[in-house]
Amino acid sequence: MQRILVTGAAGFVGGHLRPALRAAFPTAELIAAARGGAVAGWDRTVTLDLLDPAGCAHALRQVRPDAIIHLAALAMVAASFRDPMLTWRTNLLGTVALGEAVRMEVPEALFVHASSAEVYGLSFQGGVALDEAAPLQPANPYAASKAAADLAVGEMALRGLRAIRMRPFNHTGHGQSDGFVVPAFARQVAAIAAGRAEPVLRVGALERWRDYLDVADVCAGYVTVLRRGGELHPGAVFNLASGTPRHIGTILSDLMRLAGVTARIEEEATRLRPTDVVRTMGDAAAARRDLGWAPSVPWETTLASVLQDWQAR
Ligand code: A2R
Repeated sequence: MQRILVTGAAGFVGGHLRPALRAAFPTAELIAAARGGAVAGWDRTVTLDLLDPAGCAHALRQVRPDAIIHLAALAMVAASFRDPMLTWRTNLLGTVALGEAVRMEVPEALFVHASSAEVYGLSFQGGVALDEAAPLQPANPYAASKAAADLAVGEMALRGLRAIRMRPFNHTGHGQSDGFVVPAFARQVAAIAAGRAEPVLRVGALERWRDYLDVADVCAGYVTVLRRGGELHPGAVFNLASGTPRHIGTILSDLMRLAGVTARIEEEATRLRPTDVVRTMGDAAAARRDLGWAPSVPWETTLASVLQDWQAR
């Protein structure tokens, strides 16, 4: 592996993936693809906007990567309700543009697609841990756009794209935006602990359960795919999941306990989603078997790290 290109390198997962790639492939050149300027810490940055298909092809000709990890997306469910069109253009059409450019420009390259457990949506209502064969029943614009992209990547694999589709369940860690629930709680708890805010926590639905991973474990999954890429069949799909649903209300109380905070909890109707699934749970047996992957970071460590991140700001 000489050159590894990562789209969305400036994002939350990209920031954690860089050191994981550096450790796994010490001699490889790590190249960030980003819309803006140079991304710190990477060997090189190329400009890439998913909404510009010709630009995607140009970036690939410049870099000629051996592998591409495609993280770039509009990744926030809440934001996708506000702008479904841009979500579809970025997540579906952008992925097709990039995949086609890879097929044309660097057909030997491995294409690792960051899909999402959100693609299963209403299938979670069955209450069992879902494996990769579960029906795709997305329940919000983000999920639908990612499900469509996942199918498109599967189809491009039939036409020669060396693609692997990863479906990570919820993941969190330091550096994640407070548009996601764990950092949103941690930000408020940290502000109350520091005396910067009244002891009132504004929350959305607490009676939800989500199968959570540390972002480092998700990155370890992507790294493993690069290592085993040659052995995997194109179009293969892998869930990355812990198998343990976490209660959102308990995540909040655990963060309060960690910070030594007591506060009044107020549910805000504006934070509730038009559609929502109550509980998610994943079966990652395929990743365990074919990738030798298993999550290793204890959940308490992850929570403490998100809290520390917001306490340090
Ligand atoms: O907003 P920016 O300029 O930092 O770029 C974001 C990038 N991105 C794009 N890159 C190129 N062309 C676009 N049209 C475009 N739109 C967005 O994707 C950002 O650097 C990155 C996404 O980072 P985050 O929002 O922090 O997402 P996260 O949590 O790192 O998720 C990574 C992947 C996504 O595919 C999720 O759907 C999946 O993991 O679960």
